[in-house]
Amino acid sequence: MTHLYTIPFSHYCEKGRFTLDFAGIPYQEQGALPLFHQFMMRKLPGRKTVPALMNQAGVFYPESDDIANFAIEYGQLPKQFMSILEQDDANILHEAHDQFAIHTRKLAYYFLFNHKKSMMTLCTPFANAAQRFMVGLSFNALKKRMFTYMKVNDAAVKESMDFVEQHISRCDELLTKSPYFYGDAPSILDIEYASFMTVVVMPMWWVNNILQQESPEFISDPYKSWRRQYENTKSYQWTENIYRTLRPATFKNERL
Ligand SMILES: N[C@@H](CCC(=O)N[C@@H](CS)C(=O)NCC(=O)O)C(=O)O
Repeated sequence: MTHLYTIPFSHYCEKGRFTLDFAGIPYQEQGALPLFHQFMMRKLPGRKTVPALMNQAGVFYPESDDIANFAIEYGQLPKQFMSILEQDDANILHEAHDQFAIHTRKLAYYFLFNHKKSMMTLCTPFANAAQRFMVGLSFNALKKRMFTYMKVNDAAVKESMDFVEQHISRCDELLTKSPYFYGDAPSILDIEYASFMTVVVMPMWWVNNILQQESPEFISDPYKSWRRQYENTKSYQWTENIYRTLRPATFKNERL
């Protein structure tokens, strides 16, 4: 069996998972909380970020793009899925999407750690009682450590909000011209942008889906009002549509 190692609510992990599902490749997911994921990764070779994949033959794929290359080799994907990145403009956009992911992740941590209830909700299915107790007890110390590690501070948060705004508006323009970023079939550029946009578009559906239960108090008011400003953008509607059409099992048609 192919194993996918994740932090289940990470949008990079969603990129890996979405790519594998889209390619029709079966896999078994093993997830852990941030920090605790280091124990899970200890037994694996190479780099220690998630998503990471180990195939049946024991070959290790340490990056989401490596997972996409694996999916091309062993699954069913549109012909140009990765090869479009050989074109300069597609590759530049791919790198910009990656920066976007780093900024949205910073904002997600900022919103989550400023609302203890959100963080504890997210922990529930992935941590045992002892780990949850530890997270609850050391929440402020953990928050400080994560904010230092992820470089979350007021100036960085402002910079991330600005980057997100600019990137969404750039993508809005591109997506107005065509249903996909490149060509007439979904490529890695579409799958990754939709995955990274989940932080903006569907944090609650997304988390409810992972938790397999409704958690109405999951999102704090500041998070809600930040993400609401994007509700009428092309990118927002496009992401909903990508999920509705390519990933119906994870899509819930209800707005926050
Ligand atoms: N370039 C990597 C980035 C993955 C990444 O940053 N993953 C984060 C989770 S969102 C991670 O593993 N963080 C934990 C760590 O850095 O130890 C990829 O595309 O797979």
